[in-house]
Amino acid sequence: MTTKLFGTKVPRVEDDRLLRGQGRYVGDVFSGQDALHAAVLRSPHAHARILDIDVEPVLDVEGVVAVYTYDDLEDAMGEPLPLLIPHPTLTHGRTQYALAKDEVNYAGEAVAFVVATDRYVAEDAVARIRVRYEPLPAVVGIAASRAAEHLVHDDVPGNVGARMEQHNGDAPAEIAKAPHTLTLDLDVERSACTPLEGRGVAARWDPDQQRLQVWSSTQTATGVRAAVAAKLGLDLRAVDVITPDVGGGFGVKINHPWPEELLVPLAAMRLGRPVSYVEDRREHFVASAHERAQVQHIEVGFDDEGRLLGLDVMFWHDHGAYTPYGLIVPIITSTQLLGPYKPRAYRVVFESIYTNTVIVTPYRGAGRPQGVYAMERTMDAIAAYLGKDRTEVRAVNFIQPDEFPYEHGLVFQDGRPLTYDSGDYPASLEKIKQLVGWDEFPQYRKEMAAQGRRVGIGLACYVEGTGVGPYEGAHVHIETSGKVKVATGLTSQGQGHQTVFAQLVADELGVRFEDVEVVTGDTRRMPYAVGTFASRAAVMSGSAIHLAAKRAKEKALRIAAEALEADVDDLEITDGVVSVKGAPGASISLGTVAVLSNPLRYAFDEASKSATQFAVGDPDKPPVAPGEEPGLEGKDFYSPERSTFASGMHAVIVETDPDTAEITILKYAVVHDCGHLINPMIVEGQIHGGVAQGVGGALYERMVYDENGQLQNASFMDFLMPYVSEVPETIDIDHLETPSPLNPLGIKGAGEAGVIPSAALFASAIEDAEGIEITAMPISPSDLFTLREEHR
Ligand code: MCN
Repeated sequence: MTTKLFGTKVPRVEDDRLLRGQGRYVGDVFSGQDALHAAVLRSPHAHARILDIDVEPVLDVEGVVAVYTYDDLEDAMGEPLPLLIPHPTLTHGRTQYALAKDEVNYAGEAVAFVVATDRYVAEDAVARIRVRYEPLPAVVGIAASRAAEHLVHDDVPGNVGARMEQHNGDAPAEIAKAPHTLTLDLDVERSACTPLEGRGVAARWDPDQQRLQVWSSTQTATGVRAAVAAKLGLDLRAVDVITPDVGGGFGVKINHPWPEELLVPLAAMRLGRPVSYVEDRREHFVASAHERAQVQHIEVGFDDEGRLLGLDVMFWHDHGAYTPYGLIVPIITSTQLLGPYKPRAYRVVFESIYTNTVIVTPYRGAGRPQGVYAMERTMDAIAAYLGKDRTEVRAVNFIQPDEFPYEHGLVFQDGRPLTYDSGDYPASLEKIKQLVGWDEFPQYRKEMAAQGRRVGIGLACYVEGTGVGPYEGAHVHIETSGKVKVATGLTSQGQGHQTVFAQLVADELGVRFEDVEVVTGDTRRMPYAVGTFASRAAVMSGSAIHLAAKRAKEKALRIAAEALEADVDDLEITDGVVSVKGAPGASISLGTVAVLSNPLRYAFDEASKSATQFAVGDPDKPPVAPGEEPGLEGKDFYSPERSTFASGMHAVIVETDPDTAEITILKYAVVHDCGHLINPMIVEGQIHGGVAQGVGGALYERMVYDENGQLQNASFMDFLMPYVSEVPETIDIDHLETPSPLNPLGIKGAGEAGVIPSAALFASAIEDAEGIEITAMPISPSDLFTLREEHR
């Protein structure tokens, strides 16, 4: 009997294969085949003019097949890489070339590309290329960029790529007349996605078919396809992009496209041989992307209860050397900063500024962690100033459940108003207080103090736009075996899509879960798609799959009704069998319905292992009714009018060592609202992963640049990721389900939420433990130690 799977903790179908080491990643695609391997020569300088590149010493190296520099790139390949998301206020957007033309703007920028019989030969050859550089002064960090003593791009005055302002009401006027005012200056440093598998791409050109096959660890297979086709002058239909297993993405594998995603296919076409490239760890640090770095200045006016009267925010967003994604990250910070609160007036201004450092693109949370940090630090500061409980100050500012849909009076990247669809922030606050033991904490603090131990409690709230459009599609195909093949175009990097999407199809069609197979990120199966980012798969592909399965079911019932001589409304499907309600004898399997949907009524019979001709139904009847398309399948696209807004609150209790300043997490609690949960276990897994990344971002990880723009910690020996010993063993999670009215399943996204409040949360808790204002994150024990010294 098929049971409803929506909302149940179905174990992930992906895991068995992956845990047995049977995953197949880009690096495995050509294993055992006679493929070529590529390596990239990268700039050692953060800023320099290229005077000359001498590839002569490489040409006679045994095993080297080709060397490319900018001069070898033709037509569209010689133009700068596309600016993926332009914006009218990005007056000085800049993107790099696939191979640097005459200038390099960060240490790590691609300068030459070598293809050889193996990676070792290619790397050795890279080391032999002689480049004459004229070093230029490097601009490192937000302060140096703002000082503009030197320019990153000669034609970008003041290093400012864009300045953007939005406001709702007159924040400066409200602040001027407010009973109380405060000013905060905050700082968040750079971090990076660091997935286990680096970016990788492999390609094969078929000269007979004039067809290019590309395998990529991308988050957007269709984006790679479009970029490769356009840059190499091919028809879209001449390029297939396939994403095999992907070992994490976290934002860095969104396509803009990366130079290697174009250079590998180019080499495969020119050389007529398969070519493969996977970046190594050091390359991931210096030649992919970072995010987070912002400096923020906040002025706030409020009343005696802590009600926000005017909030005026200015921030500077370090974009690194180029802006391939336009302004998406700072726009998210500026528009989603307000979270669950409704100040009477809000103004936000930001400048997107250039530095001679690795480019900045979205990293899980994408600009929201910085916004939440600004807002929640402000809430804590107001509570401290008024001597009020931090939860009280938040509660008086919440948007109330009866105020949805709620408009902040701001517009998003696409120019549409930012509208929250649903939520219940007061209920979340009550839940998180219970879960962490907020009201009991003062007593606990006393008991700990009696033992000479220092503890603090922190809280942070967020609202997150998820399920971003414009569309996603799905194809559901019922085979004559009764198995169901499902394809959706967005890609998977570990989110468990094969499981959740199969749950949705099994429910809608009434088939067994194990009979559903889901394929993602293969343009041969689904040529139109957007991709996996912005926590959009559940909402977008989930809804499309639900709609496509519905279509397939409607068709199955129409055909079955004819075969069974029954009314469609009298039929039901259970365990893949269509039967007349109340008369289980009158039934037909979905596999047989699939046979009937095809003019050629043959199928493979499992029992006899032979091809069997079916004689179900009346053979004299036309196999496919007039007006009916052959085949038992359903296809649909889902395209929402706007995003859904998930929300949540995290609370943490930390202990800080009075002598060593070591910071230990004693309790971590999460209340999360992503509407209806398709699979609570997968959502909780996403939250766990996000919290682990957030702990890293708040307490350990940072990108350390020297004044010459050299990244000092470009390896896992030096870049401190949290191990399992640093992540809380237990994370208490409670869900609230306020359904989204915008999609048929009432769902909102969940994939990024775990990481969003971390910086704000730990700052709040450490400040509470220490009684010292925390304004810069991340914070390490030595930072805390220094702060203590300064406050002595
Ligand atoms: N889900 C659910 N019920 C909901 C919402 C979500 O069961 N109401 C399930 C979804 O079906 C999906 C998972 O939770 O299996 C995450 O869903 P969603 O929020 O739609 O996010 P996406 O699937 O679009 O994944 C993208 C998101 C982002 S933006 C980053 S970055 C990120 C993340 O997911 N990168 C990840 N989680 C990651 N997890 C892994 N393992 N690896 C990454 O690179």
